[in-house]
Amino acid sequence: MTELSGGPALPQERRLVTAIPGPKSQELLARKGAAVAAGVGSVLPVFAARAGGGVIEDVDGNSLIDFGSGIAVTSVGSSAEAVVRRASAQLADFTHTCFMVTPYEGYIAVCEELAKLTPGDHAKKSALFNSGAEAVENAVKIARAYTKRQAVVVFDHGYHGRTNLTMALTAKNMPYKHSFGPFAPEVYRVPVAYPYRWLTGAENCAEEAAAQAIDMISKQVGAENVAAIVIEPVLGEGGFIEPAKGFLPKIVEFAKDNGIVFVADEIQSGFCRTGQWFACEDEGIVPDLITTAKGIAGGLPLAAVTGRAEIMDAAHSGGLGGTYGGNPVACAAALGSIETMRELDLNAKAKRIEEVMKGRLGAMQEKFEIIGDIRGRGAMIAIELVQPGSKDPNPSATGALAKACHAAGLVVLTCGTYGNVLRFLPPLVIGEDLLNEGLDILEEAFTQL
Ligand code: PLZ
Repeated sequence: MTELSGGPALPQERRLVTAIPGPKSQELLARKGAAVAAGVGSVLPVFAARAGGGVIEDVDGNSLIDFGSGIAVTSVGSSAEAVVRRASAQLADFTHTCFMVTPYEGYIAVCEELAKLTPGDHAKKSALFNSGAEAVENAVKIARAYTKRQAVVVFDHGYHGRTNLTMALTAKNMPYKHSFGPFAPEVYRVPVAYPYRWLTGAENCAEEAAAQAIDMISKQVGAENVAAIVIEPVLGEGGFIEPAKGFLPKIVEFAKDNGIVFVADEIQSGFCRTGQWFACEDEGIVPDLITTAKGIAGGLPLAAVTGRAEIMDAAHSGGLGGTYGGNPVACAAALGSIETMRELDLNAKAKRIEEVMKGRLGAMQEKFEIIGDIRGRGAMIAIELVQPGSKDPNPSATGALAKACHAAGLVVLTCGTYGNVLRFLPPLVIGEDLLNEGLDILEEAFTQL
């Protein structure tokens, strides 16, 4: 049992009292089918009643171990004390005035924190938005205004959102883009250093992928036409791909030499997720702009673009904004989330989660041939599943394992261009007993398969 920010009333235990999903969830699922658009899916149709720490309690009284954090959002747990306290107080004071009409302090305090926490000691400014996709769109707007150029370069396996521009930036057709075109123009995709699948071997990956990417940009687009290069320092939806060491610094150097704005999309990897405030710190990278969302506000919708003051100031007054951007309740929650990360040293917690997970997963790989690769950092860990004796993707085993985990009360997610990656994103405050119990369930699921 742990009380770490999970909300005192919620026991930190797995508890199954019905089948998964239970009867009340089934009822709600039927209502969902009738009232919610079919395009909006749910990974696991268990309806939440309460959540906190490392568990999600459903409407039937089951308590599930959470290895998903609502897709890397609730790093501090789903009911962190400081988030609830600060957001509730703000809610009682006022819900909204619109920062573009009559501003408020919380917005500025979040921007000040972002300036402190993001890499680099240059002068920084921020603008706040509601969702990750909106942050990425605005990063592109700002980079275009600053450079007076149009082209945007993105990478194989990249994911940046579901709006029109961010669909164009996203690599994978199904389910994100299929039937939703036409997409925004002036977007160019180049190779990324994916060590496990690099044809000439992982040891050549960084060098060759960077050379190919730079050659394509230079020859097909023209470096002088490129406003921004946008990349996730650890690629999330694409399969938790850590670009081979040396790749990112080469791309950053190329951007710098050619006056291109380098944008790190840390929407999934940021805010202690990988055991550092931001994943790009791992190779000492200082992005020109950084996009954040998800973990920033403990579950409330908030996103940001942060970067070099002179770039951030390039957009004309009134050129950036939105009715709800930097909503005061979300800002209060962000300050509570950041406070929790500092106070509980969640970077250290993430590193410990990596140690436990990689130890256990490594032992499983010895036993189960279909585990092709174990990768990721901190509490952003994944296994890539393949056909026995090859590297051919194994999406059916991936789906079956996820299903078995769900039935046993463990929330896990899949990802990857080939749908063959199981990813683990526990809240950073999860207790070690729950972490190990979750891994026991996974191991049992492999044994059963
Ligand atoms: N950039 C790196 O990971 C969101 C998407 C889930 P929004 N990832 C989860 C889904 O299927 O919609 C994400 C991301 C990176 C941008 C985004 C987009 O963030 O807040 O979902 O718009």
